[in-house]
Amino acid sequence: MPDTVSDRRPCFITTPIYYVNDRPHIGHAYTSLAADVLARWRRLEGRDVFFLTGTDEHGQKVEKAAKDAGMDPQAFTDQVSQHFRDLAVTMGFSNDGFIRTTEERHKRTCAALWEKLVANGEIYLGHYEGWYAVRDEAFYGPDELTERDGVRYAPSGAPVEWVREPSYFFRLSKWLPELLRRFDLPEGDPHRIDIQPESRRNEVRAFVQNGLKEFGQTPEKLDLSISRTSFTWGVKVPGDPAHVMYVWMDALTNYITAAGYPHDPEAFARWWPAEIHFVGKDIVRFHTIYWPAFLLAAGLAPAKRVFAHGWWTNEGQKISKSLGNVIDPVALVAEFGLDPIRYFLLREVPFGQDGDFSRAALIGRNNGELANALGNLANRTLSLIQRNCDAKLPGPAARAASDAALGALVDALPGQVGAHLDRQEFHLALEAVMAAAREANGYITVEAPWALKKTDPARMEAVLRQLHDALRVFATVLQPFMPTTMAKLLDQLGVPEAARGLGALGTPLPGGLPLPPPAPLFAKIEAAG
Ligand code: ME8
Repeated sequence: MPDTVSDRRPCFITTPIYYVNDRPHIGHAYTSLAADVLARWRRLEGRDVFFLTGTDEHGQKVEKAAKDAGMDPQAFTDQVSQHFRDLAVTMGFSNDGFIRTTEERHKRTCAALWEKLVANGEIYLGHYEGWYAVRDEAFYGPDELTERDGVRYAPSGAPVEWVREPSYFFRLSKWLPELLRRFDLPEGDPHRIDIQPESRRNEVRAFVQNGLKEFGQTPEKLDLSISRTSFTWGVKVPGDPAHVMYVWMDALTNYITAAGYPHDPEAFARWWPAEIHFVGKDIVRFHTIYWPAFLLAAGLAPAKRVFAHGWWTNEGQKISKSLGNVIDPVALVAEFGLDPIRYFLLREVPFGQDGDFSRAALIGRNNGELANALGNLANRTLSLIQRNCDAKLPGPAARAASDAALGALVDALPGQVGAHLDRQEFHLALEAVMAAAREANGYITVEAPWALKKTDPARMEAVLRQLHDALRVFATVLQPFMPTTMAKLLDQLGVPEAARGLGALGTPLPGGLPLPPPAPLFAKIEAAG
C-alpha cells in the first residue's frame, strides 16, 4: 500500500473564483473537476481536505454586466453566483467551501491584508495612466497593443482605453528577484514556488526576467496599480473610500479569507499555504507573480503549487460566444450522464495542454473504455459469481503462475495512480487503470472461468476471485473520477462503505460474502445524434 495511508496532513485545494458576468461553461466545469478529483483522492488517502471554489463578484466587468441586465449589482451577483453553486451540484463537486467576494468576511480580510501591506511599507499613493482593458481587468504596455480602425486592442483581443486616475501602488518591483529565486529552487524545497506544467514555469520566468531587464533603470514602472477611483463596485480601500481595490487583488485574496486570515489563526495555520491553486492558462501570471508577491510582502507564504491547464476547442473551433459554440456543462451531463463526462474531460487531453472536445471522441471513450473494457469485465465476472458460486464471493486463493501478470499490475495500481495524481497527470492515472483493465479482459478470455465449472471448480473460483480483487482495486481508485458509478460497482462487489479507502485495500474481503445481482454500469452511446 502507498505509505501515504493514514497521513492526516491538512491539504487545501482551490479553483479560481469565477466571474459572475456570465453563465458557467465548460472551462469552469473543467478547472473545478480537476480540483475535485484531486480533493477526493486526497480524502481516499486519509488526508484532511479543504476544497474551495466560489465566485468573483466585484469589478467594472461585473458592474457593467449588472447594468446591462438592468439590475442592482448585488442582486445581479446573488442571482448569477447561484448558477455556479448549481453547477457544483450538477457536476458532483465535493467542495467543502464556497466563497463570494461580496461577503463581509472577505471584505474584512481584504482590508486586513491591505493594512498589513501599508504597515510593511509596500503600498504608496501615486497616479496611474495607461492602457486598460475592462474585459481583462488588466493593463497593457503600448508595445503590446495593435490598432484597428482607430481602436487599440490588447493581445487578448479586448479593446483598451486610456485611463488616468489617482491610484495606490504595490511595490511589485521589489519582489520580482525573490520570485525568480523561488521559481528556480529545487523540487522539494519548502520555499519553491512550483509552477506547472514546466512550459508555463518557463513562460512566467521569462516574462519576469524581461520585465526586469526592460525596466531595470526605473523599477517603479514595474509596480502595480492596485486601486481605482473610476468605479465603485469593489472593496473600499481602508482609510480612503474614494478608492476601491483592484479586482485582482480582491479576487486573489479569497484564498486566504476562506483559510481564516486573519480572523481564525488556528484554521489559517492549518490550511495555509495551499497545496495547489488550479487555474486556466490565461490567469497564470496573476497567480504566480502578483499573488505570491502580495503574500511575501505581507510576510505570508505563497501557495506550494500553481497548475495551469489548457483550453478546450469545440470540434476543432475556438470557443466563443460570438460563434455560438459555447459548451454548456449542464446540457452535456443531461445528454451523456455525469460520470462519462467527468471521465472524458480528464482522459482525453493531458492536463496542462490544449485539447479538442468532440462528440466522436467522447462516444469512443465511453463505448470502448467504460462500457466495454470496464463495464463488461465487471458484468461478466459478477454474473459468473452469481451463477456459478451461489452468489457468494470465493475465498482468497494463492496466485498461480498464470495469475502473476494481472496480479502484479493490480498490486502496483494504487501507487501508480497516486504518483500520477501527485503530478496532476489525470490522463496517465486513467490510462494506467485502463491498461490493467485490458490485462484483466485478456485474463478472463484466456482463463475462461465459465468452462471450468465442471472440470476444475476450485480453479474457477480462484480465477473469479482474482478478477473480483482486480475490480475492487479499479473501483476504489476510480472513485474520485466517477463517484456515482464506482459507488454502484463497489456495492455490487460487496465492499462495505467503511472499506472503500486506499488503506482498506490491504485487507481482503472474506470468502462467502453474499453479492447482489449485478446490473450494467455504463450504457453504450449511439454515434448518431
Ligand atoms: O478568470 N477551456 O474568472 P473566469 C478551458 N475571476 N478553460 C477555459 C476555457 C476553455 N475554452 N475558457 C475559459 C477568472 N476557461 C477570474 C479568476 S481567481 C482569483 C479569479 C477557464 O470566470 C479559464 O482558464 O473568467 C479560467 O480558469 C476559468 O475558465 C474562467 O474563469
